Amino acid sequence: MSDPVLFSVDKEVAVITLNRPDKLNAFNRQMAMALQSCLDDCADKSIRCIYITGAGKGFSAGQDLAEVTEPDGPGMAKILAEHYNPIITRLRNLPKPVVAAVNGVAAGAGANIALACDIVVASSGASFMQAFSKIGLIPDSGGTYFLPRLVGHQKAIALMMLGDKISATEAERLGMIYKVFDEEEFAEKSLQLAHQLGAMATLGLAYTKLALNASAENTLEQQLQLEDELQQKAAASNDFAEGVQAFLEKRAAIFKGN
Ligand code: T3D
Repeated sequence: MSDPVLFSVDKEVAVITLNRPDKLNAFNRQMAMALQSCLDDCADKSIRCIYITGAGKGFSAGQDLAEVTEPDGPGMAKILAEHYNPIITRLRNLPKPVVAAVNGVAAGAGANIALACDIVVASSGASFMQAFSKIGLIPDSGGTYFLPRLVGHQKAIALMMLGDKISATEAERLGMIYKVFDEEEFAEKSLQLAHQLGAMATLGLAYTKLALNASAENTLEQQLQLEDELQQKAAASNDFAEGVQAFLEKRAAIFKGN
């Protein structure tokens, strides 16, 4: 049996590929645990950006529905607590950018795992579906947190109640995702974006992520205070010194991520 998640390192970028293509990369327990383990490996300092995509024609169809009915399966009680929630918290807490490269359909938990990533790009042939309502469930994997913040309450509740499948272009128009690339150049362009992020000032990007994650809950006063603290840390980094030096010398900066 092939690995449910493939992991490789391409220079400073960790490439994570969800790999159950016959099931549109639907998540079973083995795949959820493997993804958690790969994300843990991304703590390594040499990794400065994480790129997550799917093998075959889908990104992920969410929970493997066959597993839910298996008598020896993990059972509903464990699925969120042990599979999805630890994935979402890892994605949000990793102090480096995470790119979701949505190559095809992203449904259910598959859609919401993508939305939990920092930058979501999609192939022109991809689609997004809050499939939960179609089977009598509620949206999970952080969907009820992220989607209304991205597209507003009205669009979020309609998408979640109706379970409509929307195109990548529509998702971009709604502000759900950052950008759509044509199918033919998707793999190259999306990976290029990850390499661009991986060559940037990693600490600065990590503090940017931290500040934006906190802004959903903070008051303006708290946010100003947080920006002050984080900016002082960013200003103490070698990459800031290099950024300023490079600007003054009219050359491209060479950031090392520290
Ligand atoms: O405890 C809990 O379960 C809580 C956790 C919930 C998290 C969730 O994610 S709940 C939502 C689960 N996902 C879904 O309900 C989506 C189900 N899939 C679909 O609606 C459709 O497959 C898609 C719209 C995503 C794609 O449609 P299409 O026509 O492109 O592909 P297809 O023919 O339906 O699927 C291709 C194969 O993948 C097919 O297998 P086969 O017949 O060729 O052997 C299909 O059965 C399989 N597949 C697709 N999605 C799943 C799946 N197998 C298991 N689980 C799936 N989710």
